[in-house]
Amino acid sequence: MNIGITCYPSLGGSGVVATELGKLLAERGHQVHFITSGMPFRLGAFHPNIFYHEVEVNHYDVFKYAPYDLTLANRMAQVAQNEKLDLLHVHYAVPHALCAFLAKQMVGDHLKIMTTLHGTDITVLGYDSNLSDMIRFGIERSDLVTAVSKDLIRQTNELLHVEKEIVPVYNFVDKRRYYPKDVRELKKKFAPKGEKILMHISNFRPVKRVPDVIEIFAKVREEMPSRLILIGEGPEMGLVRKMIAEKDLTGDVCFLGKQEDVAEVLSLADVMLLPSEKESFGLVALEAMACGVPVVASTAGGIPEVVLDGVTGYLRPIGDVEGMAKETIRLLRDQELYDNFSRNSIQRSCETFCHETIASQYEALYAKILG
Ligand code: GMT
Repeated sequence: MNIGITCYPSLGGSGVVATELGKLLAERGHQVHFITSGMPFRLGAFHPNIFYHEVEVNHYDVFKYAPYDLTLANRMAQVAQNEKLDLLHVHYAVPHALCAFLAKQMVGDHLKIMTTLHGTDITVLGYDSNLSDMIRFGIERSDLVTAVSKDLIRQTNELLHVEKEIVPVYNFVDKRRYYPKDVRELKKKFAPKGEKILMHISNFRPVKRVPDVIEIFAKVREEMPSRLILIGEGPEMGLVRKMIAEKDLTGDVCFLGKQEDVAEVLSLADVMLLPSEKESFGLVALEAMACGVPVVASTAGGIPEVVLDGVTGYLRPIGDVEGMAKETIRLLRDQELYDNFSRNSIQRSCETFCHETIASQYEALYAKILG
């Protein structure tokens, strides 16, 4: 098949999933055309089946805002015609589903549209009455819509009352790259006295509740020698640094900033913390599990579909830092329990979220809309 993929190319779960899926489809013999405003950051090495079509957004004095949406729709139509695309698979509803619809109007009905909902396109933007009708329209005009968890489908139906059936297709992890690595040497640098390592990776937006991560870590550190590794950056970084200084934790917290390849560092962690307020799936939890790292998280959104409470980690209500700290300590004190959780995590990530299985699911859905 000839597949156009559009996503936000910068750091973020939806871009990561779109890029990794494109790479897998290319490996499986499809021609994949990324139509994006920048090179997707995880695209990596050259592949003969992968092509990149930049969406150049020019700034004109006559416009107060640069017309990304229209430029993208125009580029989608151009690429669809020139490269004889069978379908456009757009990730993140706003504005990508609408742009794809416009492109389809320009080139004809033979161009099919698949839209994948990722989370905040519904759980944040869906609450904005300036956008909600438009999001519903984009969903209903797509030939097929998928969402990354059952909870996201529930929320979409509740919030937007869409008529269209939405198919769940979970995110995946490539087990050829995400597996427990031998990090004994590296661990000596981050935890020289054998301290336990807690880790958090996110875009440091308020929905991630990074201050809860700090609270949890402070409580764990009172009970056992431990260190915290923070990866990523974002709007709450200043607040987080302030909290760390106020709680006198500076010496035990390490900031690694944005990392392009987290597969290399995940194995350093003993526990991954994800206390989010909203999380349609929690890709980082899955990536940690694939590396044998149990996850302590909130019960937000789709997290319970990924992390099984009492099996691959522990889940507590949003904001229950006391509970999350208690469970982290329990896990870190009991080696047998820990080893079980670690094994269960690897097994679950390889079975339920295997890259091959999920790529096949998408292929079957493409075939369905192409008749
Ligand atoms: O995690 C984020 O806030 C970024 C966001 C995005 O749009 O890239 O992630 C969303 O999509 C990911 C991939 O499907 C999911 O794993 C995240 O759970 C989801 N984030 C939220 O729902 C807040």
